[in-house]
Amino acid sequence: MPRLAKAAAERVVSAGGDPLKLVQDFMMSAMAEAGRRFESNEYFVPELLLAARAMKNALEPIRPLLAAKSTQTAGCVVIGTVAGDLHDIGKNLVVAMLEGAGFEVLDLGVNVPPEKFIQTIKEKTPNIVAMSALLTTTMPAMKTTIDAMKQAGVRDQVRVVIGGAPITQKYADEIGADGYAGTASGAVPLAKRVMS
Ligand code: B1M
Repeated sequence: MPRLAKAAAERVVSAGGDPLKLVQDFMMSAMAEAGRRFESNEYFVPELLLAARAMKNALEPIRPLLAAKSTQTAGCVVIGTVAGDLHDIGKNLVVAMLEGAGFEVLDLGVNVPPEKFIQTIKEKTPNIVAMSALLTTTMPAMKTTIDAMKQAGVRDQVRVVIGGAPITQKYADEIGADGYAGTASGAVPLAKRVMS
């Protein structure tokens, strides 16, 4: 299935299809359908893992096309899914959208501990740190990370933005983040806003 998904994406883009439309109108609804089936016990973890791999593979031919649209760097974003959390489909979409909007994106992957964010801020001096969380149990790692950044004296060097299914603007305000986006495409205007 993952290889078929990549081949299908390649076919669409080589036929001149709009890569953004492909992601937003088709791939995201396919993933939502996988989520619905999981919730109604038609799918189990192995099927979800396959769906996740299919999304990742299908994004491969699309990402360079999204990025090619922009000509200059809009800023540098360090992104990761927080400690304890292995969900990366939404985060990978955020990466693709930000790259498409001209941001340089350093993707730290999943299960990223606060120390890794801090080390990367020190080494790469990004403009923005973006964090993703999909579990209610890992949301607090966002606050832990922001607190650790304050402790390390690097919080004021970056803007911090957060997102993920259980995250809200209220939560962002509570933990002292600079902004929240509910969708991957919403992450782009958010990143531009906090940069300005
Ligand atoms: Co898990 N999982 N999962 N899962 N999983 C959820 C999140 C869950 C809601 C399913 C359920 O039970 N109904 C539930 C969480 C419940 C809760 O916290 N209250 C859950 C659970 C419980 C678990 C496990 C604990 C299950 C278990 O092992 N018993 C386990 C935890 C593992 C861990 O992380 N430590 C687990 C594991 C997995 C898989 C590994 C099998 C797989 C992830 C594979 C992968 O990511 N590589 C998986 C999946 C696929 C899901 C569901 C089905 C789909 C998530 C997804 O990718 N959605 C999910 C149920 C659901 O959502 N229906 C579920 C599609 C994606 C495009 O949306 O990630 O929300 P999303 O991203 C959006 C926005 O949120 C936003 O942009 C994206 C696009 O618009 N966004 C940001 C995301 N990050 C952003 C950052 C930003 C801005 C916007 O920064 C600025």
